[in-house]
Amino acid sequence: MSLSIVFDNRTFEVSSNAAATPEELAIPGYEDLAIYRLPAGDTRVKHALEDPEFYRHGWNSWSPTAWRKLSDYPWRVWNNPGRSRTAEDPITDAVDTHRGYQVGALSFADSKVMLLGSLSRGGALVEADSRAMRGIVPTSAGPFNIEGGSSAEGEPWVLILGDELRAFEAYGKLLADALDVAPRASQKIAQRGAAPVWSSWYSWFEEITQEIISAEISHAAKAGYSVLEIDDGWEESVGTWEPNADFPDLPGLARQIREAGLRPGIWVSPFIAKADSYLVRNHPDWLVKEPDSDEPIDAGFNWGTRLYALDTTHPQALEWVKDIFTELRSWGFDYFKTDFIYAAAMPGRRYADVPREEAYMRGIQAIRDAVGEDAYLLGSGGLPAASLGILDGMRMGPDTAPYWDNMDRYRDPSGPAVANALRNSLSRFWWKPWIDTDPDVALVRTRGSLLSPEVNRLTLDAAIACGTFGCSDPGQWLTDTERSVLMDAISDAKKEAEGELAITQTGRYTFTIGERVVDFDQWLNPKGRISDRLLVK
Ligand code: 9PG
Repeated sequence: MSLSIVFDNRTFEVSSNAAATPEELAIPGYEDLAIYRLPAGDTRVKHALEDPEFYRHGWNSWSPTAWRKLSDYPWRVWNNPGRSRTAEDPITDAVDTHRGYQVGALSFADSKVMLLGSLSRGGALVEADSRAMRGIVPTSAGPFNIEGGSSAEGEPWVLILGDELRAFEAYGKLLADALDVAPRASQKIAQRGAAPVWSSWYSWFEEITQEIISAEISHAAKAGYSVLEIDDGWEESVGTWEPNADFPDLPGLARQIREAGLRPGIWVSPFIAKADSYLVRNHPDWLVKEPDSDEPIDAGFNWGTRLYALDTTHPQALEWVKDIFTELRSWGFDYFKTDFIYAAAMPGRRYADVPREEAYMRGIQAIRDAVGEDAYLLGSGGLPAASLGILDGMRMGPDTAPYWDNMDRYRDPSGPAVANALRNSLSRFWWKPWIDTDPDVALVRTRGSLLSPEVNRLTLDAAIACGTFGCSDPGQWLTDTERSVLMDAISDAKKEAEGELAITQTGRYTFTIGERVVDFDQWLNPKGRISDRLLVK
């Protein structure tokens, strides 16, 4: 099929290998946009835009997502194979091509864009060069190859021309409609009311003990948090989901949290495992394998070691996942941070030969089945579209850190840093109506931190604007002033959740929060040099 579109006095030539005809859509409330539904298949839109920016949407939570000039190098993880394996998709990632997953866009004059997005749960790639933007549907779940051609039976595309923020808003709506997903605002309060969350990760990291968590409970309750989440460090090993010796009574701890009026939350990474774990030692048959051998695939690198991926199409593996969550739920936990969940969608050979996003969905659905509808499920390292309607929230960027950026880490936009967390999460703000968008924790503390109060304020505002407020600062680390800043921010976050504090995105990285204008752009894209006092690098 082919189609010629004139928009804003510019011509766009659309062609594809599909036989079906495109259809112009009239969506009530979006009459200012030109919207076309394009049939499934490899699709190409020729343009004559002069060095536009490309919107790269990364594969998982941590995958680099941002706008980038086509004349610049692609936005990706450079020179760090371990991180690429964890924070990138082997299929989406390309050294010399601007390529993203699910949706892409090119910018032109007056904040206008041409957006090409897949109306599917995933698998579609969008790439661009100076002449064309292409939508490609890889034929299969791998192996590590997108050259095989297109899927004629796949899901359709949508092409949207018009104002940038409106185009992304419309794409979110069309995607949710196509997938039959309801807006978050219509969900039960038990699920959508999960934040504000205190998380143990960004203060104690793995060095948590039952006493440390226990000592935090009264601070968290007084500060106004709703959830106290025990992050990584409670488990025997990643892949052995039993409490370690530092947590002699985890059910008792969950009870104590509940009695203080907080929801007990816990971190689990059910789809990855380390070599020393119960999973890898006892059930190598439940791991995702290389396409041509029985070797388990390399599922990334963390904790100084390689990771293995769980085959979530294996019935017994799924039962094991359900048992883990059923037990934690029976101990009183009803907020779960499910982490490194991309592993269920890594290319490789599985028990059932299904598309990798389907394997991922079977995995997260098993968790949902085990914990019930009233438990809150946050995804981290996950795939947003494949999680819609199953998970409640999704981390939208890399980990934050008590510093702005780490200049020693050469070109790694997935590395822990406030700058990376903010850029990614705000570039994915448009997901907010459909899945809670978690920009990672805000910081208020100055103890153990290189951040200035000005940058701390940005992290608080991002959390309030995105609607998922988390913080990891222990109560005892805060000064009186910091504690009152935190409590005011928590109160704003709660107002936002109740619809009493209006958030408006006014530009790519600018917002109003109530009456206040918050301009992240001057930090993410500074016109001049920002003082090192403000941004300790
Ligand atoms: C616990 C942490 C915290 C944190 C998560 C996750 O790309 N990477 O290599 C990568 C490694 C670790 C990581 C994120 C990305 O951190 O995001 O909030 O729960 O695990 O270990």
